[in-house]
Amino acid sequence: MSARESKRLKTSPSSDEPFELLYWPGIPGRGEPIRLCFEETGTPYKDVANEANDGIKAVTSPIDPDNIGEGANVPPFAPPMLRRGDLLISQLPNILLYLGPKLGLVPNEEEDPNGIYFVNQLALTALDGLSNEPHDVHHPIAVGAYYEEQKEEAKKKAANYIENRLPKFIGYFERVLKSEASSGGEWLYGGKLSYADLVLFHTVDGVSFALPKAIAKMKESGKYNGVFALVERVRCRENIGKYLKGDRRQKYSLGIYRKLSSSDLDHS
Ligand SMILES: N[C@@H](CCC(=O)N[C@@H](CS)C(=O)NCC(=O)O)C(=O)O
Repeated sequence: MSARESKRLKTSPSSDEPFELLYWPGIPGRGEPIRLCFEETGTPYKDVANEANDGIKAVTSPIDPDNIGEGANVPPFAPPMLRRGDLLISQLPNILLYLGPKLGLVPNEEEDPNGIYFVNQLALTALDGLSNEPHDVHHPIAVGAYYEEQKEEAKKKAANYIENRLPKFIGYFERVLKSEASSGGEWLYGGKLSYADLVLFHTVDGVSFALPKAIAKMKESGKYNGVFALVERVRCRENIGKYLKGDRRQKYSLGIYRKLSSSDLDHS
C-alpha cells in the first residue's frame, strides 16, 4: 500500500465516531443547516464552540494561517468544519453532501442514483441566493470592513436584492415545487424531506429575520405559497420544532442575516 493510500484510509472514520461541528459560537450562521440535519434525524453531535469553554480554539486552530493541515486532511479555509475521528472537512455544501447519505437526508442511491446531485443542486442554489447574496447586501464592498463603512453601497444592494434577486430565487423554488421532480409539491425533491428542504427552511427563515417587510409582501402576494408552506412544514417537524424552542438554537444578530436600519431599506 502506498503512503498516499494509507493516509486515505486514516481519514475514513468508522460509523460510531461522533460528529463534531466546528463553527463560530453565538450565531446560527453557516453552521445552522448542519445543526438542522443532526436535529431532524436525532443524531448526536457536539457543537464544540458553543458547548466547551475554550471551544473557540477548536475553530481557530485549523484555519490558522500557520496550520498546514492534519495528516491527510486538506487544511480548511474557514468554518463551518466537521470533524469525525481523523477526518476534518469544510465548506458547508460539502459537509451536507457528506452527511446526506449517512443521515438518510438524500434519496437512496440504489433507487435513485442521481437524486443526491439534485438535492445538492437545490441546496447550492438556496445558499447562493438566500445566504451568500443576503450576506453581500450588508457587506457589498469588503467582507472584512464594517457595515457602517459600506452603508451607501449596502442601501443600493438591498434595494436591488429585494426588487429582483429575492423574488427570482424564491420564485425558482416555487417552480421546483410544481415540477414532476418534486413529486407532489410538499418537498423539493422526490416526495421526501431532504437536506435541501432544511437549507431552504433556514435560508428563508434567515431572510425573514433580515428583511421582514419584503418577505411579508411576498407572502401577501400569494405567489409563493408553496415555498412558505414548506418552510412552516419544516418548522413543525417534531425534532426541529423542539430544537427551535430550545437552548441549542442560536439567535440571529449581526451574522449573515442582519437587520438593516429602516433608513437603509427604503424599498422593504
Ligand atoms: N463557502 C464557504 C464560506 C465559508 C465562510 O465564509 N465562512 C465564514 C463564516 S460563515 C468565515 O468565517 N469566513 C472567513 C473568511 O472568509 O475569511 C462555506 O459555505 O462554508
